[in-house]
Amino acid sequence: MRIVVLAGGIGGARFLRGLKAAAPDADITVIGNTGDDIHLFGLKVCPDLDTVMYTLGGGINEEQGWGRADETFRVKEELAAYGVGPEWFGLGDRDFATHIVRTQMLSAGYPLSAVTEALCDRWQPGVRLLPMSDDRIETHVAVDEDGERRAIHFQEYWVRLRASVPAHAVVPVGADQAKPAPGVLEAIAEADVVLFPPSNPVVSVGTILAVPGIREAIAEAGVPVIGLSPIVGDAPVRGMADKVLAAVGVESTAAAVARHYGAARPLSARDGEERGAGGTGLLHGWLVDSVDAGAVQEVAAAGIRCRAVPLMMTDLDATAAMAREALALAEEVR
Ligand code: GDP
Ligand code: FO1
Ligand code: CA
Repeated sequence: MRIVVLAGGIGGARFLRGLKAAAPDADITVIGNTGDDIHLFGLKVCPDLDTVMYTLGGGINEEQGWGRADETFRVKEELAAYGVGPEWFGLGDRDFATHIVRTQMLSAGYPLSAVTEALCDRWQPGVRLLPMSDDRIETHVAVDEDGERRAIHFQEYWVRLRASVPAHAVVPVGADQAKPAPGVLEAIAEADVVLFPPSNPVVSVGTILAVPGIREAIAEAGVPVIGLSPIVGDAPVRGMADKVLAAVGVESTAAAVARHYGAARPLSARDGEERGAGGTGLLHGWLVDSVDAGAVQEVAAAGIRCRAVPLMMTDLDATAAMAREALALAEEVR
């Protein structure tokens, strides 16, 4: 079975670990978000690609969910001693090596997709990890600071400001001019199922869908598209999804996120009869957490097949069970 997953960082990476356990023989292609990428100290840092690569390759700092295990911060300290910032972003010594290799290859003319493949040669994540695009895309967030509205990099919003001020807009700068990376549209066209893990709907999955051609390819693939809610009990499990959802006018509920993705055209005539007119959105199925069982009816009424199951990725077994539920729902809507 060929599975395509649109992944951000921690939520995407942890889900992928469960998916690999649930479907060990599947051929998994991950389309990774690069809107969080940032240039620091002359280096290109790709937090979400690295989080997926380190998590699946066994190099992740498990407690933190990002960065390397067994990390030290000597380089960061030395940079600070020179007065060279930003100090608010924690790049560790081991992690620095990844960014040096990446930047060196990019400077030599390799596209990000080729560089990511080379980095994955070391980590062997057991999936095909593709950046959504080889073109530069950076998510910016409009905030009010010192009485002025300005756009700052998403990492500055999240890491420096801890999302403590409202986000007025979220813009994937460069996305409108970007092309999907080689292999992305092909993987979607050849997929048997497309999964949206419990990743951030705005700054992870939303950014991937903002690359022209990707949303259309998913809608036209003619295969089940199943999502898992990152919102549990009307709040994100971690992170700032509530803040960036508010910026795009979406409530932080499992049902509102499903409606935001929208109902896809039914795959089978039988479902079409049951549900009436087909949708112009993306989802055939949506999983909400058991605590949100009350949302199932609302999601179903929007034309999206919905189930309430445990959605907390507390350990590998629980996460694999979530992946099995997503694949079972895909078979139901097929
Ligand atoms: P990021 O790039 O590191 O922010 O990671 P993602 O975008 O892939 O995922 C972030 C989302 O994962 C957040 O909105 C969280 O609410 C969600 N998340 C994290 N852990 C869990 C979990 O155990 N269960 C569910 N359902 N969502 C989770
Ligand atoms: N997240 C933080 O909260 N603080 C940091 O200092 C930080 C550094 C960092 C360095 C490399 C990397 O790959 C990820 C890092 N992250 C950090 C996580 C990153 O901001 C998140 O994974 C996201 O992009 C949020 O969606
Ligand atoms: Ca991210």
